[in-house]
Amino acid sequence: MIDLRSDTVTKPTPEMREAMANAEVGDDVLGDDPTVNALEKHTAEILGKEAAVYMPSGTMTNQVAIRTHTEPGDEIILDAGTHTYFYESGAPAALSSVMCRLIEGVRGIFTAQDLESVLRPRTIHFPVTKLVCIENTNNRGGGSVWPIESIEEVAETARANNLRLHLDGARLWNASVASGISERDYAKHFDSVSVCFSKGLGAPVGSALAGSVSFIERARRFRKQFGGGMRQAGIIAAGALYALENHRMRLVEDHANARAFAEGIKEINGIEIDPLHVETNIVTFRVTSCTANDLVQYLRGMGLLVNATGPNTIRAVTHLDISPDDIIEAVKIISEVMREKSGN
Ligand code: TLP
Repeated sequence: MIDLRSDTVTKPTPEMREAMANAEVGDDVLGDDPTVNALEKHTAEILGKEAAVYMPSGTMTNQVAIRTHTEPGDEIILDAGTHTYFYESGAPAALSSVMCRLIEGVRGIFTAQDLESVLRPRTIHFPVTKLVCIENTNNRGGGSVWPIESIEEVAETARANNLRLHLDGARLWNASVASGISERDYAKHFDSVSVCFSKGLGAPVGSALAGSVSFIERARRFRKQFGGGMRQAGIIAAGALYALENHRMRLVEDHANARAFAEGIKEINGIEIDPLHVETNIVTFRVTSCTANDLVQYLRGMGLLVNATGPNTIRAVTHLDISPDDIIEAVKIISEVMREKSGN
């Protein structure tokens, strides 16, 4: 099977497993796990933040961030396709009791004007708006990279209106490698930043939330409340630390594989894709001759796994366990299936 469903499917490499097997551990809820502490310190340094806290998932880092920034009844502003709103099981409502005000951006990216257009007067009739969330790279936007100028403008408007900013940087590593802008230069515009180790970087478990010392102190309380306090978590943190130290730069390979895949499928009848939209490791394409679900099932039967993201859209994601040869094979499979479907 060639598995392009997500960059979350990677298995730890032998070197990573060795680092995990040899990890020094302690009780992290008591602050005693040296490997978790090292991972948090290193992550905070890379992001140019005072502190960071390790958690089991990207969903938890995003939701703890929202809870830490808000009080029940507050409002947060985000693009309609952002993971935090779209794919996190209604958690902003369930866990933080906040309202979501949505912006329809372009491939997940919105402007300062878009933000201004949803701002409310501060009167008793309205919820108190507290937070703006940005996702970079943007998953449902097809791995799109936020232009740094757009981030600067949105951040400036947010600050002028006394709003805080959270970055879902699950794939910030990919954004950095694609744009040449450091993670720290992106992160400086945000009060909090969430990053994942278990996507492009290939670690088995975990994400971190970074911010000021006081923000992270408060976030630790909500991590515990949400059930995310872990004990000898150094075992998994060692995999994350290994990934952070060794797998960031290799993301260029995933991006090249994604581009090659897009170029390979663009001429196939029944497929619509703009390869110029492939900026990182996510490839989103449209199917015109059958439903996305149908194609996903046919491809599965031929040994290729991809995900339907809408009635006619499919997502394929490149990662650590995908080689250039896998891409050639994947293109061949799609080409064969589509030829059979169109009967020529
Ligand atoms: N995304 C997953 C699915 O949930 C869609 C994937 O396969 O891409 N932020 C972003 C931008 C994400 O893409 C994801 C996971 C998360 C947060 C949540 O991470 P986890 O799965 O660790 O909770």
